[in-house]
Order: sequence, then structure tokens, then C-alpha cells
Amino acid sequence: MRIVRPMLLRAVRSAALRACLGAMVLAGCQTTGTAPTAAAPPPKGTSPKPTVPPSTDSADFAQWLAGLRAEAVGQGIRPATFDRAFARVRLSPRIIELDSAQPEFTRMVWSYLDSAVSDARVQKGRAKIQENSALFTRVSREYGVPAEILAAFWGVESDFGRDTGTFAVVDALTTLAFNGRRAAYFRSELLVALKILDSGDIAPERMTGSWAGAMGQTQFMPTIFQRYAVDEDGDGRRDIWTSMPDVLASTARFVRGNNWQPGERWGDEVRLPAGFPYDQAELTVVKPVSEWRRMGVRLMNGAEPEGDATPAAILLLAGAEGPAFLVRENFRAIMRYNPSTSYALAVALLADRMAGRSGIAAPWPRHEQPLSKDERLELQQRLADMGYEPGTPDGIIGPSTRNAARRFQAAAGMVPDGFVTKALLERMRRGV
Ligand SMILES: [Ca+2]
Repeated sequence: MRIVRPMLLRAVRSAALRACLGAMVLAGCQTTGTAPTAAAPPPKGTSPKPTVPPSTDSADFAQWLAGLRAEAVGQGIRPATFDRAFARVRLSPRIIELDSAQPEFTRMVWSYLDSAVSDARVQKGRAKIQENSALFTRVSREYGVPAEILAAFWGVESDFGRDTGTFAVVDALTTLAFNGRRAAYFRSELLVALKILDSGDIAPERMTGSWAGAMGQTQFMPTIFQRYAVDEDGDGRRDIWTSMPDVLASTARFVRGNNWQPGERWGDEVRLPAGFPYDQAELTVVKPVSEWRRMGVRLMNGAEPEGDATPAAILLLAGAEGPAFLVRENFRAIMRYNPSTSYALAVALLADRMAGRSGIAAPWPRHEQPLSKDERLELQQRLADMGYEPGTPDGIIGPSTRNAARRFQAAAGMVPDGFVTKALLERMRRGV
């Protein structure tokens, strides 16, 4: 997900890609890594560049496929299902290319939100809820997840079913499983995809998704599908590709199953008081709402945030000059779909706006430009050289880099918000 090659992201707007790239690269993004996610392969790490896969004619592939077939059959998948799924399998150099893509620049969070939470998408989501109000009401009641949250996931994941990815899932997962890089993860997803085919939910030629195997309108990876997909329309198949009842109920079941608290909000935009300790603005710093209140955190209208013992964290995605949010457990529930704070904020804000609430009140610091990968590496190296311990420089701005940046900012007499900008890099170059 996040960009410096906007065309790449726009062209391949699969949830899986957003998860792969976005979680790590979107500026200001914070990540967690604990729970299963619907559409997110594990981070890529720093494994060596893969080679382009040989064709399916190669002896290597034949041997690999024979091994996979034996394993699949051993797991109870019918040989006929396996053979049908692989009858026309293709290895895709394009998928390898996409899997290796490293964005040169990060995308600033406001730029991502401008497109993910556009007025057009808000309108479309409201229209979808209205057109299908009985269904939204029923599913929402059954799972305790608001209609607008369901519509927001649907909108962000697949633009309400318009954009679900055109890759054959078996081709995609086979390419990634055979290729060697994160092979074990994709092999296990592939075996589960075969189980789904074996259960008759979908025919292999209709099992389409993103290049990383995130499927249908919910962009579920196969393991998530197996655990959460629902046959809501009762036709005997869990069809997240074409059945809207199945799509919405499956989304709702996943969200509820990942600790969604019915009746609670995801959080609110807030004002932080002068002198706020900005090192406390990390998702890892959780305090009861009563404590944030005591520290002077207020809603934008000046009221005190509600909830005493409710655990919450302060989220800043663009430093002290950008908007601040008090986020609660339901924000983390959204992040289990995709472990990116920017993604979760997009879903939350889209839902709010569909429900008639206003968007963000405070302005983003839109004058800030994203750092290039080289600049991110340089900044990390400088922090390391100065003894601020950002971890091994990898070009990814995570909590360690932000905390190191805070230490530099504090020493330099700046507001220690950890927001990494060109101005901050300039200041380091000047040695102040
Ligand atoms: Ca169905």
C-alpha cells in the first residue's frame, strides 16, 4: 500500500498489495503483527530478490507439483479436484514482479485518504446501504457491526465489488508458493484454496482475486475464508465473489470475530493540550480513557471523551501539526483486516461519513513531502550515527525509527512527535 509509484498502486489496488506495501510504507503508518488478517500476507522482510519462475514445463515444477499433489491428497483433497484446479495452471512473471516491487517513495496519509474516503465513495456507499437496506439491517443486527462499517470495508476492499482483482487465485498462489520467497506461507494458503474448491463453494475458473491471492469482494485470503466466510443466502455455497449477502455476512463475521465491540465507536478525532507528551502517541501506549481525559485530551467540540476504564491510545499519523485521534478497541478490530493504521483510519472515516458524521476537522500538513527511500535510509543512518538507536536502517519508518526521531527532536528542542519529514532530515544534516 503507499507509494511513490502511484501508478503501480493504482494499477494493482488489491488489498494484499496494500497490506504488503501499505503497512510498511505509508507515511506515518504504524503496524501491529499479532492477529490474523483477512487480506494481508506477512511482511516481506529483506529476503533476496526472487528469480523469474520457469515455465510449468520444467522438470522442477513437475516435481514440485507432484509433491504438492501428494500433500493435498494426504489432507483429504480429492485427486479430481486437484487435477482440475491445475489443468491449466500458469506461473506468472508479473506476479513475481509485483511481489518484488519496492516503492521508491511513501505516500502521505492525506493523499491516501483523499482517494480512499472520497466524496464519491461516501455517496456510493450510502446508496448501496439504501438499496439493500433489509440485508444490511439483518446482517448488522446479527453480528453487531454497523451497516456503515460493513459498507466501508466493502468500499475500501473492492470499491463495492467493482474491483476484486482478475488473477486466477490458483495461478497466483502457485506462482508465489513455487517461487521460494515466503513460499511456506503461500503453499499453506494454496492448500486451503484447494480445500475451498473441493468443498464446491466456487469453481476454479471463477476463483479470482488479487495477485497475492486475496479473493473476491471481501479480499479474503483462503485461510480467512475457511474460518469466516458465511453462506448467508442459503444456496449451499459461500460465494464472496458474486453474492452480496455472503459478502456482507462474511465481512461482518470476520470483524465481529476479531473483537469488535458492538455499540462502541472506533474512536474520535481529539485535541491534545499544549505540552502533551508526544512520546505517548503510539498505539502501543494504551491507557484508560479517564487517564487521557485527566491529561487534557478533549473531543473537537471541547467535550470530554466518554468511557472511564475503556482502553484507548492516541494516534498521530502526521505529527503534532496533523489531526490527532483517540482510538479504541474497535480501531484495532479494523486493523485485523489489514494491519495498517492508515487503512483502519480510512475504513473508520468512510463509515463515519456514510453515517452522516463529519470528516476530520484539523488540517493535514499538506506542505510536507514524502521522503524517498534513499532519504529514509539516510535519516535512519544519521539517527544511528548519533546514537539514537533506530534499529537496522531498512527504509521502513516504524516505531523504532519514530522513537529514535523523538530522541533527536527532544535533544534539538523540537516537539518530539516522531514525524519523519524532509525538514527533520535537513535539520539532521545541519547537525542541530
Ligand atoms: Ca451462498
